[in-house]
Amino acid sequence: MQLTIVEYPDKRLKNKSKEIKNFDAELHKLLDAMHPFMIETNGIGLAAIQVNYPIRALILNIPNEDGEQPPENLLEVINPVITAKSGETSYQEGCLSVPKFYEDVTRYEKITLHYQDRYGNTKTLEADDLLAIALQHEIDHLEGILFIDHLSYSRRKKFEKEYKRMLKERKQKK
Ligand code: QAP
Ligand code: CO
Repeated sequence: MQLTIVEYPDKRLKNKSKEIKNFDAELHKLLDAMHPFMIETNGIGLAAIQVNYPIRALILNIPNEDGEQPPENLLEVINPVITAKSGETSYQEGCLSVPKFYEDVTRYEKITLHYQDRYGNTKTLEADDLLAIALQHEIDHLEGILFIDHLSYSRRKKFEKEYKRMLKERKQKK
């Protein structure tokens, strides 16, 4: 299964992802392809919509203290709902769909999540630190929201200018 990343400003990233009802082989095939794709592209989190599947699925593989991403730490999250949130924290975020840009985003520090695994089993997760931040970032994707949508007006303008310049330079190289 060959996946390709959908990059900003592609309008497909703005779509709202659909609830998953069939926890079938097709879903498993997609999840099985997303994981190596995310590792190869140096990602720690990936929502299905970023590889052009607008369904409510995301994966996370948060690096450990040694910066490794052991496959047993892979988290597959289907149909997530945040049921509790508290505190505030800020982190310099990036996104595979917005390559080479990193900006501080404020998020909830702790969240409680209800979701399903790849078999449709219901799960609850309490998350803080980078896991909570990454979950909020990925759940935003399911609503068509990118981390740059959280920037202040002036930061966003600065981003648009720099990003357009980068896209232009990339084009010239081809
Ligand atoms: C979302 O982001 C995230 O610009 C996952 O050139 C971000 O995996 C969660 C990446 C921050 C928590 C904190 C970005 C790879 C990967 C790039 C990513 C790039 C190559 C971003
Ligand atoms: Co992202």
